[in-house]
Amino acid sequence: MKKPVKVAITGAAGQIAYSLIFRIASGSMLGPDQPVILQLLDIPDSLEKLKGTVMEIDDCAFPLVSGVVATADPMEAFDGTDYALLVGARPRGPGMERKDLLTANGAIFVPQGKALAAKASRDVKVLVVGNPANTNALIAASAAKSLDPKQFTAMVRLDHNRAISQLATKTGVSGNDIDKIIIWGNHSSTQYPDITSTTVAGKPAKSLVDQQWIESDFIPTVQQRGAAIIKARGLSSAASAASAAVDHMRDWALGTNGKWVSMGIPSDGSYGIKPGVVYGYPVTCKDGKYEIVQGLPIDAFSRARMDATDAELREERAAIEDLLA
Ligand code: NAX
Repeated sequence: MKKPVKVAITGAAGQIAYSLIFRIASGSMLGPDQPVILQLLDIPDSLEKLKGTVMEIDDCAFPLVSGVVATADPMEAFDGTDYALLVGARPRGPGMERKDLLTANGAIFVPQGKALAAKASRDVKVLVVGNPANTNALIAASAAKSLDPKQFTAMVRLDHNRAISQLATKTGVSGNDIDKIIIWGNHSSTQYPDITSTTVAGKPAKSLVDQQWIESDFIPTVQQRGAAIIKARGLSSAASAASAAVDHMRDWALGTNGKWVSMGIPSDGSYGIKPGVVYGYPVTCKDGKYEIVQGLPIDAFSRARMDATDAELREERAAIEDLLA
């Protein structure tokens, strides 16, 4: 058996965590031979509820769980952490403006970034799920002075998986047959799901679907999927969000074997997106590192959408600029 690694999960008493924790504990994220120590963080008001989740973890008798810590102290939760999944965030309350939401989340992600810098493994991999995920990742990365900003990523994998599923259904194949799909930009309704390079069972996706379907059906359906789920379920997506978080971390840690996945990562100027935001890009992962897929042709249709989602991220950044170190 390998030496256990430490996996921190924030928002641990919440609904995404209720699915996520058990997937990680069963080995879905880091493999069936990788023991884990779970470090669960929530706010003091949620600790009683978290106790119930811990009792259930115990009751599963997972062979891979070597220890469980439940705490309201980020310094304790991130102590020695190898993987941090930052799920807990402040939801938008009644009458709350976007700026208020961004600032309220800053109050969470600045101290968490600092605690990660102070306590986590120097190689920690951080995934921000809590919304607004891209800008929360930017805030945490900026606060974590002693860590590389590249260690902070945001989740657009749920959007990526949703895009695969929509295209697979439309073309009558399984998701496995879909390759090279991209989510550019923000995890929000301005995201740009792009099938320009996508293949479906080896054939160009664009030879199988028409532009009208892409513009009026595919893109809006993927962009609005979260809202559709809230309408149907009365609650936001949780199991699919947890599954996407597992996919994101597994691929980052264990590699994609050349397959493209979408990750929100610090922009580096690639594809004309200037540094300064956390932007969804196509990447491949190998040896615990991600690399942006380069050299893709960008037509005018894609350019306009990539710039629109970039503009939204810059607006979010402007609203929290004073929180950036
Ligand atoms: P819940 O409201 O069920 O759970 C959130 C939990 O976070 C609560 O237990 C709360 O006490 C805790 N929390 C709040 N502040 C905290 C802090 N400072 N430290 C630690 N824990 C804290 O929400 P849930 O449905 O689990 O969603 C969590 C977040 O994921 C939300 O921000 C949501 O918007 C976001 N999502 C992001 C997605 C993505 O693709 N990036 C998709 C799904 C989801 O909407």
